[in-house]
This record gives sequence, structure tokens and C-alpha cells, in this order.
Amino acid sequence: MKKLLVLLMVLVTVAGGMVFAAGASEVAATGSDLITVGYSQVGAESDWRTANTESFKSTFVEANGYKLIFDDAQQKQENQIKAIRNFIQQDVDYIVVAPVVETGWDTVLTEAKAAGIPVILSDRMMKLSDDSLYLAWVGGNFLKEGQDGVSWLNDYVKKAGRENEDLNIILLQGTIGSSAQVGRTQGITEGLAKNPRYKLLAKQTGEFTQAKGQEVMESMLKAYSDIDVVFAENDNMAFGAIDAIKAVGKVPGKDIIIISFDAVHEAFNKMIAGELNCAVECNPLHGPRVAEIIQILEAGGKVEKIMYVDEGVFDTSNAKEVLPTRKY
Ligand code: GYE
Repeated sequence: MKKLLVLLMVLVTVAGGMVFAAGASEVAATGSDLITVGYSQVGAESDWRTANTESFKSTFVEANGYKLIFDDAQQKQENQIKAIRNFIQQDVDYIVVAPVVETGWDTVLTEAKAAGIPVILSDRMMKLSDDSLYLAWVGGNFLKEGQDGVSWLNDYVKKAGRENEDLNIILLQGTIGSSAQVGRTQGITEGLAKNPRYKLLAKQTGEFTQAKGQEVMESMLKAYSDIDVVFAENDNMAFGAIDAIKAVGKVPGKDIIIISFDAVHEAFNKMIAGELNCAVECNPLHGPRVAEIIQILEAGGKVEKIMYVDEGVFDTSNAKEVLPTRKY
């Protein structure tokens, strides 16, 4: 029999600025006492997603007192709904969901509630008719990320002395209806609208994938001859856009300014190479954060309903020095 000593302070602050309230307790973990967690993952569409999956798989291991049932929904909501129903059938202790889109979850979460299984949301948010259908959410502040991207552009324009220039802008969006897309698009478009010099030529989804990002950028380059700035709602779409820009003989990072979101390892390499100008951070390492929530609940404690992770902004000026410290 193995005992896991879990010491929880009255107030524990964990990385990312989340604050929990809890009491001190001891959780016994034996073969049969493992906490079973079903994780419904969106898919494997990006480097961010791969890092997120790895974070859950390396956290929810037997040595830490867990049995993880992992399901990859391949970016399809119907697969996620099936997975959640499966978790309910298997009577897991906790259901964790990274929802592909915001809407359409009321029925299945009502089923989880009726079965008495707590639901924790991670990464993207849901829009529900009844917020008691989930216990807590932890993830990035997508609206703020979008705003931060525009602030970076504002600073760049000032420093480069381009204030009196009209700038033609393209927005490559993520999966339409996902809270990462909704928040970032809102932050970006509202921010751009404040400056009459910014002309948003077009916005279109690249589904958060490199291949689609490249394809959409190719068609944008055909439709518009004078693109100055590209916002890509994740790094992988920016990588695709970089390839498309090179293919028409333009220099990414110089002829066309590129701003992306996530700040994965490869984004730093691209910033060091001068091909990507700015990467707004979105931290995918939610495994330990969700585990912390579960441990507090197991100890009879309470957690905040909404927990945002602190995130930064990186660009070509600091990429080289920051890269060695990056964990994803
Ligand atoms: O930006 C993207 C991924 O939901 C924050 O999903 C996440 C987004 C992330 O595919 O790379």
C-alpha cells in the first residue's frame, strides 16, 4: 500500500498566479484508490496541443496516484461528446474537458452532473446555460492575448517610425467558435479598429494547423499584393504563412510583419531567425494545474471557478535569451 502525502497550505499560490484555498489533509493512493481522470482532448492540431497532451500524460500517472483515460477527439465535438459519455459509463472520478468549441455542451454535462461526476474545464471555455455544470476552469486569457498582440504592433509601428503609413493586415483565425479564436479575434479586431491607419483586409480560419495556415496565406497573397502585417491566431498557422510568404519571394519578418500566439519552441527559433516578429504566450502546461485543483477538491477544499494563467509577450529582441528557459 502506498501513501501519498499531500500537504496543502491554507493558501497555496502555484505557478501561473492561481490562488487556491484548502485545508491540510492526507490522501491514500493504492492500486484501487487511484483517482480516475478522463481527459477529453481536442486533437493534435498544433505544437501547443502536443505539449498540452504531454503535460496531462506525464502528470496523471500512477506514481502520482492517478489513472488517466485519455481521448483524442480529432477536432470533432461529436467525438468529445462520445468520450464524455464513455467516461460517465466508466464512472470516472473526474472528467476534464478541453472543449473544441464553446457551445453545444449542456446535454452531456447535465448527464455528467446527474451521474455525480465533477467536470473541470481546461484550456478553452464553454458557454453553458448553467454554470454549475462545471466546477472550475483553468486556461489562458485569450481576449488579453489578442489585445497584447495589437499593443506589440502599436509599439513596433512607433519604434519603426511608421505611424503615418497605412498598414494592410490579414488575420488567420483559429477554429471558428473555439474560445481561443473568439477571444483572440475580439482582442485583435477591437484593437485594430482603434487606429484608422490599420486596414484589416480579410480574416479567415486556418483551423489552427500549419497546412491550412499555409493554404489560406497563399490565397491571401494572390488576392492582395500589398500585405504589411499578418496576425496568426497560433504559431503553427504562422509557420505555414512564413512558408507561403517565402514562396512568393517576399521576406517574412521584414516585408511582412508576423505576430502569432502560443510561443512554442519553434516560434522562438523563427524569431531568432527574424522570420517571426512577435509571439504572444499561451501556456499549455495545464496538467499540474488541473492536478492541483483535484487534490484540493479531494481534501475537501474549494477552488476558484475561473483561473487565468499569467502569460507574457516575446519578440525578436528577447527570443534568444528566453529560449533556453522555455519548457514547451
Ligand atoms: O493556441 C492552438 C491550439 O486552445 C489555446 O489551441 C488553445 C489553442 C492554441 O491548437 O495552438
